[in-house]
Amino acid sequence: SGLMAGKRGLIMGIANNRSIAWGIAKSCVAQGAELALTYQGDAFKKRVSPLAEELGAHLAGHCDVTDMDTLDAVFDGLKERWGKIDFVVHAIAFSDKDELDGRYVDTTRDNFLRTMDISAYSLTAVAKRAEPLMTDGGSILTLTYYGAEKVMPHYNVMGVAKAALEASVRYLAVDLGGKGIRVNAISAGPIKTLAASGIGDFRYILKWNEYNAPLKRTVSIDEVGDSGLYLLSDLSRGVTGEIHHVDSGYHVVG
Ligand code: 0WD
Repeated sequence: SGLMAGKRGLIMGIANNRSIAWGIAKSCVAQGAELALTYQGDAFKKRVSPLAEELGAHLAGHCDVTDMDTLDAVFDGLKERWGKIDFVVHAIAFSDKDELDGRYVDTTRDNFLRTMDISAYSLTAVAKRAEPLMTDGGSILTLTYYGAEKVMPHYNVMGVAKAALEASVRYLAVDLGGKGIRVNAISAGPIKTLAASGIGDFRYILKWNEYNAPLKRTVSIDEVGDSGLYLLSDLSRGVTGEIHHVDSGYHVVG
C-alpha cells in the first residue's frame, strides 16, 4: 500500500547514505515503490550494495553516464526484468573540483564540456531511454541548484550546466508530455554531500542559507526525499516542466 504502491523506478546517483538520491529512495520505498539503483564503478558498488539491500532494491548495475553502452545496458536490463518503468530519478553531476573555486571565466574547455556532458546532457540521454519503457506514462525527476538562476560564489561552470539542465527539463516536458511522461526538477538548498564537498567555501554557503532563508535553516535529504515523492507520485499528475524549490524558501530572498 502507499502512494507508490505498484510503481517501479530507477534511481541514479546514490554515492552513499548522505546522497540526495538516497533521501528520495527512502521516501519512495516508504510509500510502497520498488526500486532499481545504479552505481558508478566498483568503489561505489561496495557502498550502494548494502543500501540497496536495506530498501529491498535491485542493483541495476554500473552506470557511467559518459558511456552510452553502460546506460543502454541498464535500461535493457530493466526492460527484461520489469517490462516497463514508472519513474526515474537523475541525481548526477560532476565538475573538476579545481574549477568550483575562483573565477568562472577561468574554466577550461575540457572541463566545460565534461561538466555539461555529465551534469546536463545525461538527463536527456536518460529520458530518451526511459521513454519507451514508460508505457503507462511516467515521471522523471532531476536535481538542480539556485546557481542556475543567480550567480552563487564558486558554483561557476556548474551553474552554467544547471541552467542547461533546467532548460532541458522544459524541452523534455514538451517532447514527452503527449505520452503522459512528466519531467520536473527539484532545486535543492545546499546539503553537505560528497559532491558538495568539492565546492569551494561550501560551509559558508550553508551558513549563509541558515541566516537568510525564510525557514532559518538548511534542508535535509529526507525533506528533499518527501518533495521528490510528490513529484514522482500521482499527487503531482498535473505538474510538468517545473523547477520546484526545496530550499527553506531561500530563492524568495536570495
Ligand atoms: O547541496 C547539494 N548537495 C545540492 C546538490 C544542491 C542542489 C542540487 N544538488 C544536485 C547535484 O548537483 C546532483 O545533481 O543533486 C544531485 C545529487 O548530488 P548529491 O547528492 O549532492 O551528491 P552525491 O551524493 O555525491 O551524488 C552525486 C553522484 C556522484 O557522486 P560523486 O561523489 O562521485 O560525485 O553523481 C554520480 C556519482 O555517484 N555521478 C555519476 N554517475 C554516473 N556517471 C557520474 C557519471 N559520470 N558522475 C557523478
